[in-house]
Amino acid sequence: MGVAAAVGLAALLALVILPSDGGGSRPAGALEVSMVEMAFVPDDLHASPGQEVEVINDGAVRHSLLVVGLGKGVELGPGQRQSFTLPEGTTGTYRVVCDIPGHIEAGMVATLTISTAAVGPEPPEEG
Ligand SMILES: [Cu+2]
Repeated sequence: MGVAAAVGLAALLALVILPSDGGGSRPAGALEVSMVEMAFVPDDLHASPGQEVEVINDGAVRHSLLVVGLGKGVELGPGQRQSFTLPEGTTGTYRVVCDIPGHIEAGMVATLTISTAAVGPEPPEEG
């Protein structure tokens, strides 16, 4: 009786665990960042190297998203969206700003953490 219950439980656990996204090493998709007056949403960004970042200006005025130190970013008018790709092999924590005059002072800053752990469990080593 105890054995049957244990087997049943194990089967149930397997069903719960197996369908979880495949666990590949590729990013799940683009990281979406929204810009409004005067903030990035979210302002605590997590990405993996080589991941695409899609920026949407949901505000009423022009905004930019610049990753300080990476030389990556976009500048967008209201309602526009554009994406860029983070460099492969680069990790670390970067400051993100909108360089439209006055916007940093108004609080339009964020933090971007690029890490290989950002998309879930580390992929198994191969070779
Ligand atoms: Cu701005």
